[in-house]
Amino acid sequence: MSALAIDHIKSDDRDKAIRRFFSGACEFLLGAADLKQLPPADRPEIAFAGRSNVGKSTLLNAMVRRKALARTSTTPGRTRQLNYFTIGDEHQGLLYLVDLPGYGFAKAPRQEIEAWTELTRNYLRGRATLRRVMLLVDGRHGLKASDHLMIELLNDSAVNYQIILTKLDKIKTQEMDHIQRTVAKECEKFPACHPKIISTSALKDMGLDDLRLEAMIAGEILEEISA
Ligand SMILES: Nc1nc2c(ncn2[C@@H]2O[C@H](COP(=O)(O)OP(=O)(O)OP(=O)(O)O)[C@@H](O)[C@H]2O)c(=O)[nH]1
Ligand SMILES: [Mg+2]
Repeated sequence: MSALAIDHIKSDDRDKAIRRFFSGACEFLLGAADLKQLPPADRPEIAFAGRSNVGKSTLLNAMVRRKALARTSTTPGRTRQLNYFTIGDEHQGLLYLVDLPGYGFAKAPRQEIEAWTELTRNYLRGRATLRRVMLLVDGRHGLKASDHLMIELLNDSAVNYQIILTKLDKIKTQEMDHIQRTVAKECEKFPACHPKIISTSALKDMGLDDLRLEAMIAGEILEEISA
């Protein structure tokens, strides 16, 4: 399906298209603990990566306006698989959203960290239809050592990624602006990193439309706005 040409339509129409796409059909497809279990690479996909507890599953649920499509937890490290969700239909376009296992969990045994790194590296390198990784970073803390390792993996795999700051509701706007500037500075030297950082709160429904728009552009459902 070709992307909708939206550079000549009003932003109202674009917002409606975004809303329609994300309130339509969306379902959990499968959890893959192994790359052999991945679904056929027959449509674009967007993956959500980040430290354990950063809010990946919560943000995914908020994007698709479902409460418990992706399982959330107060216990870090609960999502251990690549969880695949399908969204859209033949008419609007189809997309996979992938909830990746969290990293940076201090108590994880070495073997587990190695297994995670191997799985993630192979996924990033081998998934031809992966269009963008949304790299979630806690808005209170900015980039941690484990995020830098993830960024290294992304840079090595030449996968496009975009930083999404989370939990905006927990800090003052000024602090978030400061973190946003600091992270932008740290990432400006990486060509695969999208220059636009999105600040979000799943709890307060902030930044979600920006994120939905970016996911639709990256997933070739909507074309980039030239204006
Ligand atoms: N205040 C606030 N809390 C949030 C927000 N998003 C997520 N949380 C909370 O953060 C905790 C972790 O959220 P999850 O979505 O399970 O985090 P995750 O990144 O999927 O974690 P793993 O699956 O362990 O990697 C939960 O208690 C959420 O309720 C947010 O926007 N604001
Ligand atoms: Mg999760």
